[in-house]
Amino acid sequence: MPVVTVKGMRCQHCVASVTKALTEVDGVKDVAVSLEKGEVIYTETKPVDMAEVKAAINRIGFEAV
Ligand SMILES: [Cu+2]
Repeated sequence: MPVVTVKGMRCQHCVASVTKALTEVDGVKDVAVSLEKGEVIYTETKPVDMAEVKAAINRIGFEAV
């Protein structure tokens, strides 16, 4: 499963925001955010460009590495 490192998440509210933003990307599902690791893991229902996933994270104010 794809893993993205995300900087700037500090609380459960951030986790919820990132989860929501990624769930809205077409083809992304089962988004799991680890606050401790600063990581997001997801599965795909079809091939998804990771750049699109990272852009969705950056758009809401976090930094996808
Ligand atoms: Cu927060």
